[in-house]
Formats: sequence, structure tokens, C-alpha cells
Amino acid sequence: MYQIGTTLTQYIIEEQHTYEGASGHFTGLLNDIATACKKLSGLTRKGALVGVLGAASSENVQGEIQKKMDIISNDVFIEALENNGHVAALASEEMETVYNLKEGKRRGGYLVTFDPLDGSSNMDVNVSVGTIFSVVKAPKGVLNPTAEDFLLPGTKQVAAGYCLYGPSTIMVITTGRGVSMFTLDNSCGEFILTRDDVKIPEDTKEFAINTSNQRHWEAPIQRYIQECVAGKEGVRGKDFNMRWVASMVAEVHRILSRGGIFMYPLDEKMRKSGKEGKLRLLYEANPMSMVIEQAGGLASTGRERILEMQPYALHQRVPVVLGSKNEVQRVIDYHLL
Ligand code: AHM
Ligand code: MG
Repeated sequence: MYQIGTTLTQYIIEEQHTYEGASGHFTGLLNDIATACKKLSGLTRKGALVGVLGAASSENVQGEIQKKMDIISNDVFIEALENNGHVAALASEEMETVYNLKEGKRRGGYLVTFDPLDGSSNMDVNVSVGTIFSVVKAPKGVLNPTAEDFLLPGTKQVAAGYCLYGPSTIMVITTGRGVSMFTLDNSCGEFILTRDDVKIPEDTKEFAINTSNQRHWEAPIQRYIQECVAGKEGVRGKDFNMRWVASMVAEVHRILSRGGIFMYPLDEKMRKSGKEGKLRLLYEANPMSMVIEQAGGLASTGRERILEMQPYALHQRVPVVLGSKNEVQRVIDYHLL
């Protein structure tokens, strides 16, 4: 446990001391991620004043129209991470293939995957967006890692987290020893520890799912939501509340703050179009699952633990059910029937 008020810089230096033989690269890398997030915090706050709202004239590898901020935030991340010799390669939602460092740049021992601006459709309507990141060790002695090198199960992550650009800018980090939450103090430009050892309540009365897809859901999800909506009069014997921000970072942050369950399940419409889910395994589901599990929650596809899945592609999609332990377990149980 760290003292509330500790700066992120102090925290990552202290974390380094807990690893024997640590070289300082991990510390440097987390620092670079924090720098990128601070820049993005500034840009998202300025919005229309600096001309970053609206669509770009390009599509990403998933065939989605990119927002200007998708491209800008991807560039901000690359710039912050490629110059200091801590990473070997990068991969992101906004790039089709692995980003290998330019000739002459120092190579480090880590691979970073990231969604530079998740929920970016919210930018234009001034609703919370966020950055999600995942860190794994790079294979030793490989100069230019390939996509194959990134295809590791989430259990191999050495750090993961997100930065939420909301009323406050909040960085949430886990290095596998619990979850810590830092709030950006703009007066000194530092992230300050505002909650440590975050734990998610095991029970909840709040669910998050895009109900416009209801007619496509599979039976276990239909049953779970119907029982929530039936409230006090139904089998659950209590009223539930519903929230949907359309920004996974904001949903996960709410769940860390007061409990809840978030679902983006596989449905019949996706099945018919050959999709395996909406959210991406390597830079959305895995890092968020690590954060949720480290805070005492569960993260599953409904059928298996997300963190144990063996990825086969960089942009692979996956069904996601995560949050308060007892509710996620109930959804898993309904899938077993
Ligand atoms: P994005 O990475 O293209 O922004 O999409 C991911 C987002 C999540 O943040 C959010 O949970 C989901 O897409 C919202 O989907 P929908 O538009 O179907 O409500
Ligand atoms: Mg995303």
C-alpha cells in the first residue's frame, strides 16, 4: 500500500525496487505512458479550440472511420514510447501491423499494445474517452518483433491500465500487485495517488450493456438481463439500475469505483457476419481484465477466463463480461446450463 498523495513518479520508482535486478526500463516505460496520457488529457480538454474534433478521411484496419483524435492520439503514443529505449515494438487499434522502431532507435525489453483513444465517438459530444494499455516482455534477442511475438495470453501481462479523460484525468495502473488510481493535478503536471488497493464490491445492482442489440443476444444474456429488469418483483428480488456510456474506460472506471457488471457479449448478428465479439482481446479485453481481476472482480467471455485465452491475431475480437465477482459468476453459470 502506498500513501495517498504519492506521485506516480515516486510510485513507479518504488515499484522498481521490489524487482530484483530491475534495470529501470520498466520505470521509464510507465513514465513514457504517463507522458503520452498527459498530452492526450490536454488535447481532449482543448477539443474544438485546437481543431481535433470530427472524422478523419481514413478507415482503420477494422473498417471503422477514424476520428481525427484516433490518429493524433496514436501518433502521441508512438512519439512518447519510441525514443527512450524501453520498448522493442508497439501495436495499436489504429495500426494494421506491428510498429517497429525506426532504424537507429534504441530497443528495449517490452512490447506495448494500446487503444490510444477508446470510445472516440464520444469526443464530438464531449463525453468521457480513455486510453487503454497493456505491457508484456519482448522476446530476447529479436530486433524487429512480429505480430506472433505479441500473441501472448493476458496472464503474461506485466502491467496494464487505462487513463480516463473525464471531469478529472485519472490513471489506473496494475503491475500485478493490486490496482492503484492516480488523479492528474494540472497545477503541477503530476499524477497523484488518490486511491490504492482498489477493490470492486462483489455484489452490484448496476448493469451496463447496449440494449439496442437485445434481439440478437444469446439465451444466457437474455435471461440475465430479463431477471435484472424484473427487479424486486422478479427472481433477483431487488431493483437494478442501468448505465451505458459507450466508452469502455468510463464503464470500467465506474465499476472500480462502485461495482457493477459490463457486458459486450457475442450475439447472433455478429456470429452471422463472422465476428467473434465487438471488443479487441489484446488492447481492450486483456488489459481491462487484468485490472478487474487485480481489484477482486472477474472477467470472462461467458465461457472462459479472458486472461487465459491464447490469441491468434493482433486485432482478434472477443466477447466480454466483467465486473463484480458474484454477478459475473452468475452470467458464467447461465452459460453452463
Ligand atoms: P472503439 O475502440 O472503436 O472506440 O470501440 C470500443 C467502444 C467501447 O469503448 C465501448 O464499450 C463500445 O465500443 C461501445 O459500443 P456501441 O457503440 O456498440 O455502444
Ligand atoms: Mg477501442
